Amino acid sequence: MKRRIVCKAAALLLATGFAAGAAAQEATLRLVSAFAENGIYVQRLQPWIQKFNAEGKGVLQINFIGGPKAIPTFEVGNAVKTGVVDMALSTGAFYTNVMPEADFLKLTQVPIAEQRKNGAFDAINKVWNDKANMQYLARMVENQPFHLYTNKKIDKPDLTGLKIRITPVYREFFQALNANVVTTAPGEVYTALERGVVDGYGWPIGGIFDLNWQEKTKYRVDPGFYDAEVSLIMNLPAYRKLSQPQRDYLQKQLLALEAQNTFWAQYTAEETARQQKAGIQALKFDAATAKAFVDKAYEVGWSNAQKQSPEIAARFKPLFAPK
Ligand code: 173
Repeated sequence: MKRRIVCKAAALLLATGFAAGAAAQEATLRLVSAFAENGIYVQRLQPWIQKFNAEGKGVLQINFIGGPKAIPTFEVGNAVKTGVVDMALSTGAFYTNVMPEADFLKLTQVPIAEQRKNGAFDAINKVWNDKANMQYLARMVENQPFHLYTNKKIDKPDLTGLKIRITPVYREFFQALNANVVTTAPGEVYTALERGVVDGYGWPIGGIFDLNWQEKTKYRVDPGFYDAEVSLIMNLPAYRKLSQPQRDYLQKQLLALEAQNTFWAQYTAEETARQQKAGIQALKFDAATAKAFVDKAYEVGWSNAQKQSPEIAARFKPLFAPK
């Protein structure tokens, strides 16, 4: 009788000990977004987080803290670098204050799947590890060229007299076209347009309806240029602290996220049609001018990269170039 009680107690202890051990193995990562919560990028991330948490019970969880109201857009990079948060959805242009190389990712002309194979992804991670204390986890946006949207008609690639809202993505290119530029977070674009502080703005082909910019937009200049990079990044010590099963689980889900990037080509078509319906007129150059416009964007982009970080630009350039 006595012995049985002891056994039961031992079993109970073992069971609770095991449960405590299992609980200790589950980690929760705090994630913020540099983009608005109601925008397309976070909209697409939310179901992924839900699935991540449903399948990751006992292993790894993600706690979505919020968008720019939680941490302002241009401060997200430093929050990841210093470990204030574990993970973020951002674009490199928003954390050039951490390192100028962050913005080089707009210059990739090969899909992320190929970047993982040709060494680009590893080359990126070496820089992100060494210079930003970050792990570059996954790119969730591809095939989203940037465009210039304006309220003044132009018939050639000359922005003299125009004041354009930018981020580092567009700065050197628009300046090379003689624009006056003003940097703002996406959250300030609507007001800047409304008050006439700017005549236009840079943004990818998709997403202008998310913050109602179509109300204040007359023209879109075609063609687009570069490729919008929106990625998950992670504090490096937090990444290194993960157990092997946690890291494997994270990797599986990151690859699943990237596998959904076929969405973006279709989204481009939908958003282009939606803009037309909303009365936004496409301003198109002739074929030769259009080609020169895009060539110039890349020339200016790479030449600026070489100025800012010659060695890393030289390392990235062949890996980012189309085959
Ligand atoms: O805010 C921006 O225009 C910008 O830099 C950006 C980058 C990637 C996706 C969307 C916007």
